[in-house]
Amino acid sequence: MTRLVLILGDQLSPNINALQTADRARDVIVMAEVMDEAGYVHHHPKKIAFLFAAMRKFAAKLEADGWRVAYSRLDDEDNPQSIDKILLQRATEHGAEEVIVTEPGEWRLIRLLQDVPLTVRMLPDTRFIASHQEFESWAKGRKQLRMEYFYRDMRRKTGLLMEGDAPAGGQWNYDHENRKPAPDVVTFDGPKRFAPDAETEAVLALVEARFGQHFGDVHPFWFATDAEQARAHLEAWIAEGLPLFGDYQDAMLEGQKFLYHAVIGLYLNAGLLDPLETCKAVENAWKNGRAPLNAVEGFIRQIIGWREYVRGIYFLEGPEYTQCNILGHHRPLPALFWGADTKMNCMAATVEQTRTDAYAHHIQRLMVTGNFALLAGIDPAQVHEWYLAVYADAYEWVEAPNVIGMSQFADGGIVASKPYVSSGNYIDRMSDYCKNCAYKVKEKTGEKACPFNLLYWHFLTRHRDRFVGNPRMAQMYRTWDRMAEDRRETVLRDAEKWLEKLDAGVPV
Ligand code: FAD
Ligand code: DLZ
Ligand code: SF4
Repeated sequence: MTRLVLILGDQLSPNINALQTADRARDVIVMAEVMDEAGYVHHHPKKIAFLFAAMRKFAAKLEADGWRVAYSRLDDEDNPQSIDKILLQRATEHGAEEVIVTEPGEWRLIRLLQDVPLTVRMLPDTRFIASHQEFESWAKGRKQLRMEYFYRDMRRKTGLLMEGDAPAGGQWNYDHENRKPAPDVVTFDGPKRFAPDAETEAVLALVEARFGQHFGDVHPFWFATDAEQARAHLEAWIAEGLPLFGDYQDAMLEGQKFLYHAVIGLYLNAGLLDPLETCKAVENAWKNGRAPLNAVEGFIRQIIGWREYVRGIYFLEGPEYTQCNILGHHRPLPALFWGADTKMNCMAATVEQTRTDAYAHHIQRLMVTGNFALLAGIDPAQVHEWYLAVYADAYEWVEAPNVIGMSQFADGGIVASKPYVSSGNYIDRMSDYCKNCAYKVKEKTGEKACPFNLLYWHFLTRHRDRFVGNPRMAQMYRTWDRMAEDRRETVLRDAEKWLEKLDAGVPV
């Protein structure tokens, strides 16, 4: 009997498990552009366009390879606009009773598929290096789930940057070499850009018409939309960006949206690039003397360390993880996250490039928008929804542990050993944003004081009981306690006044 093989929008890999299990002669591949997936959060139009264009090209390739593909376009008249209804529709059409699918990267969709009244076989997603069982047994019995130890296991497992049992160069981690402030000159032109082909142009028109009201610009559209283009993008970055990737990983520069970053999260997460092959290509650049070890190790750690680790956490912690709010933060997400006027130059620049390119790099996500949301006490569920919507690489399995855990400390310290909070000083050291800001980063109180300075102490005071005993935060509390009492009162009063303006919707 014919079986349905469901391929989701972020499963565009030729080696995806469901496809490996399928039979060309007997089975039908089901792919569908649906409103329910594109609209359950207000995804950035560039992200939707990227996925639809990549899905259409992937489907065409499968057909050319001899598969029967039942593809639903968003504007097909009979499109029922949800994955479960599509499956029922296709089951009737083809007389199928069984669905094969690779496990989705979101609990919501896993549950939806489990409830479909057909026999659904859900296969593990083997594009990842660690299986759920492997991560669970690594985590079992550990008091703290620190990424660094998990990462070393992944190095041993993959053999990447290993010399026998020892790490290449004698150290597991070269992060101490990777914290240089912003350079004066950037020698990398940024990600390779691709002119939209005819199919992509059709998708852009569709997305503009149907999702034009979502935050974000669909034009200019420059993403790769198939595996070949994504590989060309990767090769160009390895040649030109990778050598200085490590040095400037934490830097931020106005007018330099990408610096030396790879901008490959969207391709890896949708399946256009394979993580292990990508790491091997990067390792080869080091072996051939084309990139230094600090850059190569730093990059490989992000992929086989952080990327695998956050996925492990997402599936270990379960569907309720996105609701964590251990710090009891309830402030609504301010309009400035959606592009409303703000005088904070770092926030304006990060939100603006998010709007134009559906991209911000790690330190912007963590130490600008994330840091601000945490200091201001914004509801982590709303912060989570924002990040899930606005970035082209955002899927819940990777976004939620980064936002709920690493950035907002809403999980109480499962991912981060202390909250990632800083005053304006950190942003000033790592960027040039403060030079053109209406606020003064050196001022600690008063109208012109950098809001990060005010909110930093406000946050530490609000959560004193929780954090004062954390050895990594003790120094901050000592500094605060040494301040004159009237100075402390002024800081807190100015922070309150600033938050009142934020709540009132006054441009701040
Ligand atoms: P590079 O800096 O060039 O790094 C290379 C790759 O390493 C990335 O493409 C990514 O695959 C991987 N990587 C690096 N850091 C992480 C990390 N912390 N977790 C998982 N993978 C990592 N990453 C996503 O893929 N999707 C998200 O929705 C996402 N949301 C984030 C939200 C917050 C608040 C924070 C702090 C981080 C988030 N990240 C997310 C991780 C990271 O910021 C992005 O992967 C990275 O900025 C993507 O840009 P890039 O491809 O240029 O990455
Ligand atoms: C993110 C997304 C979007 C915007 N649209 C679709 C779609 O129309 N069809 C589809 O199959 N998948 C889409 N996706 C990806 C799914 O939402 C994704 O599989 C889940 O978020 C799990 O990672
Ligand atoms: Fe951001 Fe403060 Fe610097 Fe302005 S002064 S750019 S608000 S850190």
